[in-house]
Amino acid sequence: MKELSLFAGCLIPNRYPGIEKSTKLVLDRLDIKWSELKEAACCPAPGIYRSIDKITWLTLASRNLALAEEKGTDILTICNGCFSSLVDANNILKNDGVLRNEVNSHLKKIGREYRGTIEVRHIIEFLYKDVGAEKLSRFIEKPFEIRAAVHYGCHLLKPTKDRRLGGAECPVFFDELVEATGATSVPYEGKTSCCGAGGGVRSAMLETSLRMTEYKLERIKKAGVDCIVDACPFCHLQYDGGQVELAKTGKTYNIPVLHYSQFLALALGATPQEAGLNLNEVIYRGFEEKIASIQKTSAK
Ligand code: 9S8
Ligand code: 9S8
Ligand code: COM
Repeated sequence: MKELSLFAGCLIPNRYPGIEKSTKLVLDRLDIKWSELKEAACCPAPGIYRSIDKITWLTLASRNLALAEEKGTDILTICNGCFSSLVDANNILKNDGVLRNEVNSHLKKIGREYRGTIEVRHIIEFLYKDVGAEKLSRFIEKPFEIRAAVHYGCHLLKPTKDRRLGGAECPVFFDELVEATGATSVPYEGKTSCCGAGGGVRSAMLETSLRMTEYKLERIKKAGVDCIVDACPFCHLQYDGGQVELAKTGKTYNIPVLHYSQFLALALGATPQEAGLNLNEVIYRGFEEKIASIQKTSAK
């Protein structure tokens, strides 16, 4: 396996840096070799660029891919959008010589070339396939007794023909990683449907997007969980910031939202502060107390 370059994307460094910090903490703790992808730019966001101009999308993505190729590393993404954009662009460019030549004619102007020599990974599929839930569970000292609603997010599952992670309708891989900590992944209705953020819906039609989020939050609340666990900063923003927006219309949920990197960091003993939970919009004291009490019993 090649070393990994961490591709943080735009949203995490700017809005939820606690996710980036937790990811680094987790990778170090699991002894996974990684380094920063310096000079990286927006992936670019698939729901926007890919839908509008395929060559612009591929060219911008190929520049990021070329940066990792120059270092001889694979890319590790921690966002479903970044994963979707980079893994799909990489597959298209590896298999289509005409598009590859076109993209390379643009990259040449900035002294770069796309060769097709690396792979793009998402932290969830990487941990599932290359580390494995069973090995991961050996790092956990005491069961992390939390009831979690897992949200996969669209781009991690679809298009099914490319993702091949065990089906888009009833996936289990992410749940297995959550349960590897000793937590319970609680089933809920509408689990694989969209959070409401992607494809520019949040930016262009906030009300529509919040209606989709409300649909999800109602069902998650009914399932009775301690938190939501996601794998994407767009979903994260939609559930976390979305709860603040929905509260203005009289709908309160108070469900803490955690990226899997933060969830795993806590299960490995990081404090809520170290996992950046204080940087969320929804800060839920009861949850922090619960984490503290779990960690206290595991310290003895
Ligand atoms: S980069 Fe720019 S907007 Fe974003 S976070 Fe994930 S998708 Fe890729
Ligand atoms: S779900 Fe539907 S399009 Fe997506 S991946 Fe992240 S944001 Fe939430
Ligand atoms: C969502 C990414 S994860 S995008 O909004 O569809 O580009």
